[in-house]
Amino acid sequence: MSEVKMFTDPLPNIPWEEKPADSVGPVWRYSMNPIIDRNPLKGVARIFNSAVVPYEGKFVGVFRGEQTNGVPQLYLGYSEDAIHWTYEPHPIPFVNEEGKSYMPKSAYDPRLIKVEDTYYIIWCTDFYGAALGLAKTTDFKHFVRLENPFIPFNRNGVMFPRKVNGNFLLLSRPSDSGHTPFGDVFLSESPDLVYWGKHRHVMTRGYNQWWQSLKIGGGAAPIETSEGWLLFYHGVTGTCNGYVYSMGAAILDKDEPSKVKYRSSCFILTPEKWYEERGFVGNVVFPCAALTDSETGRIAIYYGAADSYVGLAFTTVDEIVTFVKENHVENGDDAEIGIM
Ligand code: BMA
Repeated sequence: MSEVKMFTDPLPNIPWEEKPADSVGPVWRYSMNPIIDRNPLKGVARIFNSAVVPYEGKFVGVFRGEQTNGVPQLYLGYSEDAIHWTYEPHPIPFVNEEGKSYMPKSAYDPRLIKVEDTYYIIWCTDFYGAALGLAKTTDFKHFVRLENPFIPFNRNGVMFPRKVNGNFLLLSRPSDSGHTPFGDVFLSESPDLVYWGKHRHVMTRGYNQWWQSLKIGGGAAPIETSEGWLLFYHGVTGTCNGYVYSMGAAILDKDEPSKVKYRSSCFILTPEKWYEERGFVGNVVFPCAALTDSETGRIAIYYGAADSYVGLAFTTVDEIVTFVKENHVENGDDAEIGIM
């Protein structure tokens, strides 16, 4: 039993490996990484930056599939163990609320979040520029695409797994039309998933911490714990040889999640393995999902590696919360409610 409680369901079949003795840091990689290799299905060269949820005793994933024509689309996959996957051969067939086909021109970096009885997919879409796309399903057979939440330019939309103060919550990273040489994380609320407002600043890129000094973006859906909302996110730095994407962690206030309670000044995972350092875009670890087992405190994190593979990493809620608290430093106005 963990000391820090996760207010999530038990997941006895969560993928898991114990921490190896030589592990540094609070997060350790699965020894058989990457779990998804290149050319995973016909017409798809690479799968990475993808999301997974438990479903009917097994697992379902929404995968970023980089097609051989260079256009990313979202693919559905199924697994018994959340490690080995089989995929639908074609991109997810989205329809609008009238039932007519409503396919994104391109779709990438999906997050998959269950709120009440509905699963929401939120991804980066092409809406006259990079913006957030949103769809829902209850059965993973019918996928209804909703209104795009925001105007361009925006990426890294991450919904909370329950309403807070009666509203849906969405983290996002507003940006410019380029590859975002800036970027903080904001929070928006909606009563109906159509109208979004009450925008608040959540976290600033860490200007005192070089690994996340350029831009940051939400990763996995926040995990509700007795310490607040545990958020895994990515932080980016610019080197003379290009961007480097690392993984960070923060804990947001339970009732006012635009306030950061604790945020680790150190990364929790950074590109070190061949599949993270080398690929279509090298030096990228990009978390998009996490599975949790409330009984044991185990957490399994799914991350894209080098825009080429999917990696799996593990921690426990006690270990990561302790690490975040021990390495917390005040960061700009993170602790404030975030409106001016
Ligand atoms: C970001 C996103 C991610 C990608 C990363 C590194 O802007 O487009 O999909 O993993 O760049 O290339």
